[in-house]
Amino acid sequence: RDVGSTTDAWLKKHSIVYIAATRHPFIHAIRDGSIDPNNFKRWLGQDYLFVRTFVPFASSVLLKAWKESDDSSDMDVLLGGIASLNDEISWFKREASKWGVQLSSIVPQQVNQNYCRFLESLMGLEVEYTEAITALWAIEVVYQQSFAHCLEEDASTPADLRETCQRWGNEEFGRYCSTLRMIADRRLMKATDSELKKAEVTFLCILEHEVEFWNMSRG
Ligand code: HMH
Repeated sequence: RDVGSTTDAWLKKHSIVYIAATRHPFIHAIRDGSIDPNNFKRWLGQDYLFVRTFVPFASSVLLKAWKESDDSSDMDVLLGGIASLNDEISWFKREASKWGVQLSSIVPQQVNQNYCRFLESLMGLEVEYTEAITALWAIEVVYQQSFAHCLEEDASTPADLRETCQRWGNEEFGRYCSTLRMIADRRLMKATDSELKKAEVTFLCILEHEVEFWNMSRG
């Protein structure tokens, strides 16, 4: 662990699944404008439910930072993230009404339930901060990388999907993800071999759940 960061090594080692999660056919379809609006609406409704579980998960990471972190600024970073989730929930409600999606009647699909159950397992008090912050980073960076790809100069993302891509593809969110990654790397550097292994497995599980989530959204 003397050369480069842990997350750097993992991204190289697991590049196939990382690319599967961040360059999924669902994202390509947004980027080239071929997306079926029904698939987008399905994603919107399911992701709203996911975010409703993601909020308590992010709060559990904040709690662990307060208890376990060696750097008090971690808490400020995490609180900022939670504050933007408040906006995100409001955005989902507005966006859903724009697309005629009735959020109150959305039923979570099996894939979504599995992912939410996994998040719930990470909220446990026995899960260490290092593992939890690694998971938080992985969850956020997949969306940041995916949606930033749809905003590149050569992308043909339709105008009515640009705002969605902006939510996760904007530069400020990119900086937030970089900060989460630095915190994770700082903790991973000091972790025991067993903590390191656990965090790597969790990182991979997140990527796999993300791929499944896109698969589900594509119908
Ligand atoms: C499935 N992964 C999923 N939904 C999200 N909103 C994010 C990641 C990023 O917050």
